[in-house]
Amino acid sequence: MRSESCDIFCNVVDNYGDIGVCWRLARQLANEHGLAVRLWVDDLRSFGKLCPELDAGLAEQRCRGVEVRRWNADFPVVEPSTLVIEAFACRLPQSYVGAMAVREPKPVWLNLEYLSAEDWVEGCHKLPSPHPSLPLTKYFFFPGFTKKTGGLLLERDLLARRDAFQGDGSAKTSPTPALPRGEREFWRNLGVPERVAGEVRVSLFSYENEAMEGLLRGWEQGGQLVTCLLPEGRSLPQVAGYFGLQAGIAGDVWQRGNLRVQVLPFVEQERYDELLWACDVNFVRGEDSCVRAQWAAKPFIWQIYPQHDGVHLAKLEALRMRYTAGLPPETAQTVRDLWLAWNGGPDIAGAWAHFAAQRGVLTRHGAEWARRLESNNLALNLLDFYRQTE
Ligand code: TRH
Repeated sequence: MRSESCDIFCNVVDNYGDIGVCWRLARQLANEHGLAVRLWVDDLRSFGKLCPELDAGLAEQRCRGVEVRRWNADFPVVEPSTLVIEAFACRLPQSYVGAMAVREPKPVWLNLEYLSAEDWVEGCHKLPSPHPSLPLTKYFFFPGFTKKTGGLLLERDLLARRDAFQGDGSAKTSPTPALPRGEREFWRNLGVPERVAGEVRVSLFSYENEAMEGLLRGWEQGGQLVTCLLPEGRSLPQVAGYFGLQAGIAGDVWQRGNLRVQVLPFVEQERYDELLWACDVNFVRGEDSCVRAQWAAKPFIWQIYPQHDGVHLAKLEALRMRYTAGLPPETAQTVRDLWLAWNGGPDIAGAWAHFAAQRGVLTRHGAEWARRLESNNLALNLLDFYRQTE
């Protein structure tokens, strides 16, 4: 059998989602499925935030089983891989496309699209798009939530690691399992104090948000102690401003009323999963952290990446509908109200209070939801399609 290789091209437009997804997929294809993977990235500095062992000064390096190459304007002459993944419609170098066209057999060329829960995705998944002048066909590959889509990225051992972290393993070994061992160690390593009775721990990863002040005030004045774990990034200035400060850095702790905010460093991807597993509720954004929150199986609130034409709201609604289907109407309504309030709607503090009251139901639902999604694995689906198409 011919050895399988894969080139993944990633253009980091903005934020961390594009490289977050590509890096996850690259590692999975290399380490779980044995492909020789080359990842071409035009911004190694953003990448380095997700994977601190990466050296952003190097044009070529091996990292966690993947060959990482800086994607410069002057693209080198290379032999294309058998599988070529163009992430999020980034444009491949012309010289590379030319080399694909003369390779025999032709590489399988996929455009990995953004995630959406909307119905139309099923109709577009795997559609071919012939090249206008070269003997090449590109296929659209859509992640998604149904069997007729490409599914979601999920590492082979993720859910077992999550379960061990959240308690299944530690309860047996600890004589006083007040908190699962994984979680206890995680908080200690981050310098976050032990939980107190009745406290709610919330991670907050978001963009600038008009509802921020209302949310923080709701927590401050609410009836429960809220510890908010805030990774450094775009929402930090707003939260610092709420406490009357110009700025903040990792390690800062601010407290007022029933709200305690602790600023965290931006951690590598695996540690971020642990943060989601350890918190009671997670605020997430964009694409990749939203999926990770679903694997964490905890109640979550999604801030969708805003688009100027407002189309993002249909996307928000599509996921909300799928996720809340089958929930008791009252619980589904609290999810709707809080998601909307966090994406431009009214009364975030009231929406939070109702949502928090439904936390038990939503936590059980989160586990059931993750179980429903886990059999639709993007890397496996993608490899099946590649092998059938080749
Ligand atoms: O960074 P994002 O806002 O990325 C967005 C979206 O992907 C959006 O769809 C896209 O169009 C836009 O960029 C250009 O959010 P996202 O997708 O959640 O990516 C964040 C990544 O950062 C994810 O892989 C998790 C990771 N992360 C860490 O590794 N450590 C951290 O401490 C945090 C907070 C996140």
